[in-house]
Amino acid sequence: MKVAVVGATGMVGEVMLQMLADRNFPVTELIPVASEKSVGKEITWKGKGYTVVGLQTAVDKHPDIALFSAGGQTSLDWAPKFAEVGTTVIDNSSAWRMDPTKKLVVPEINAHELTKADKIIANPNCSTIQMVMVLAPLHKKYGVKRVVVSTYQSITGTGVKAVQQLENEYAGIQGEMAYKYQIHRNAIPQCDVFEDNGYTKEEMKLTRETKKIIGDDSIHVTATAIRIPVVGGHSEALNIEFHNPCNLSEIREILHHTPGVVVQDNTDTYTYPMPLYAHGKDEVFVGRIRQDESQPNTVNMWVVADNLRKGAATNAIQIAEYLVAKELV
Ligand code: 2RA
Repeated sequence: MKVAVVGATGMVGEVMLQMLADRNFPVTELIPVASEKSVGKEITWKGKGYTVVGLQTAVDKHPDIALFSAGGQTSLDWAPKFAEVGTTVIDNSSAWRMDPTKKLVVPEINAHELTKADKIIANPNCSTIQMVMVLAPLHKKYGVKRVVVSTYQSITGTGVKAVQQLENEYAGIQGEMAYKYQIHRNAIPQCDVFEDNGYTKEEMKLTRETKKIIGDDSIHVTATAIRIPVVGGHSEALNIEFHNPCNLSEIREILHHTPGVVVQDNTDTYTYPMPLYAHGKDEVFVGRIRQDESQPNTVNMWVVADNLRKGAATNAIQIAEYLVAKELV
């Protein structure tokens, strides 16, 4: 497979390259792609040197697959150009996610919807991926009616500038700000910009994308997304109301048998998910599973995942693996 990685020098792009190698994806030719300012940079992949190229050069090479993580405008401008030469694009930006003609895919949930005709495939938002990995199997069993989710999001979701801001603040250095406020010793109740309804784009992604991935517009989601000074992954407190009665041991059993989900749930041994331990892993970790004593058919749980891995790069490459396995590329 001739594979282009668009945004190869960014945080997600670098994890994409790592995962292509770690998962032994059948790459016959790698094409690292970045913006003009990074063209000519040398990168090493699987012990071999590669020179970063520009977008048009990459299109002209007619890759089989292009993994994008280069921002929404680049995806809007260039994904169609790759598709026109026969490339299948898997895009990690929000550009195509809610386009009714494009598939929004978490392989464990809805990869079966993919066909050869899908030339631009959207990778969901990181905080959505980890939530639907848990919601989807429970929705099948009990019918999800409403989700109240609070997220505690890693600064790596913002990118290198945010990591640098935290490091500067640790060192007492005043540097470039990724956020409006100090993030060290703080929690900022804003991820992305505000919409007219008072929610942020990040919060509305959890609402909108969940319905599309699970394929049920009746699922209600209300979210509050918070940025915290953590690097290992995103954490989420879920309050899930079902249409039907549920029981905790059955829920644990269902999640235990869900591919890509690991249950870490034992208060006697202080066993529960944390970003410190999810960092660098591909699974979605769930714990603190307990009945909501304030209302029937409702449970609380805590979900943690590495937002750069399953939340972005790994999910995108799992989509590519599915396409190859089903000979859709
Ligand atoms: C964030 N999910 O965490 C968004 C984009 N990666 O900022």
